[in-house]
Amino acid sequence: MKKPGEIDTGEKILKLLRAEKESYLSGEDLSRKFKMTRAAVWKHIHALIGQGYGIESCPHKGYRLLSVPDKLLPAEIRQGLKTKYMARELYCYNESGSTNETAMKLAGEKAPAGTVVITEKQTAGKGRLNRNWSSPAGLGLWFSVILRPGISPKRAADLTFVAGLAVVKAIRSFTGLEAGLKWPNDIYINGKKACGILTEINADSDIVKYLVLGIGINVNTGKTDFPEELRTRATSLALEAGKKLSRLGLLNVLIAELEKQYEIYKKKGFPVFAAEWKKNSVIMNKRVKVKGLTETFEGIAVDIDPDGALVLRLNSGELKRIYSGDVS
Ligand code: BTX
Repeated sequence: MKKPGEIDTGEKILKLLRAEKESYLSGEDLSRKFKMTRAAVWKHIHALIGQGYGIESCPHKGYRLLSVPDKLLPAEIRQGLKTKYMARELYCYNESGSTNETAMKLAGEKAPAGTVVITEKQTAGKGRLNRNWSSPAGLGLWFSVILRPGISPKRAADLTFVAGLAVVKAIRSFTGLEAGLKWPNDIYINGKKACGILTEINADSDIVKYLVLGIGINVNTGKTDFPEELRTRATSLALEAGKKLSRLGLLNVLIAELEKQYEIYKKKGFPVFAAEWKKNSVIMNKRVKVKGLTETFEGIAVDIDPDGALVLRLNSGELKRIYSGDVS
């Protein structure tokens, strides 16, 4: 079976077709190059057409690439990849339950750091505390990244900050939209949620064996594609930008940014990182309400402490550290 990092013959043919641009690639040349019959070449072309590629087949001339599908296909993702290890192993699906579930399973089976699991649609996309994450087909980026950071389980939440900062920087550079971070795991645009991050780990008492970063971004979701109860609270990049955006283009920028931010975090540590996170946050120095598991607090968000806790100045003047909760 083909490994997820491996380029198969179909993908090699696609690369050649892409390089030809306007001209044709003859079936004869292809069969000579790949040492296979013309019928076998046609089988590969047929499979590419089945994936959604527009390929013209012209007698006596050969094959010509007319269009590529708006789908998150391995060949398309790999094409624009500028990373050392992120997404070098790729698992792409048309439909999944939750990419985090698949990635946790693959990580348990020794998938390397940087492995990405991505899908067009999730049927059981999840948020924190097993909340639901709406992931309709073909409209967003729903994916998970396996990491092996070798840190203590106490520091696992750091990676949510790393992913959040990478997402904000990628959205800003790719779309120009003013995306901002909301502690601990959301990205907001104009007061509405556009992206969520879910970090899950498998750990011994003193070390994280592997960690999965789940990232969900509403890219081309229209208002009515959201479940009714989310329509006033959720947004997509297309709704904010007023135009459809390339999911592949954004994914490539984001994967590169994630690798960059992860390397900065590993070299410089959390405090340096948190300073940059705060600069990109939408809640710093604002009055917020934080609903924890058992209590709700109100105050001014004044800091992120070295443990990743949100520091609130309560009305009494007391500083309160909050380790988990939902900010509004
Ligand atoms: P969260 O617990 O902070 O947010 C979940 C809440 O967000 C839901 O209860 C709902 O109110 C709201 N919500 C649900 N879907 C959307 C949406 N598409 N846009 C905006 N708001 C929404 C956030 O958890 C973490 C989400 C991570 C999702 C990724 S997708 C890839 C990976 N696989 C997987 O199952 N989860 C992650």
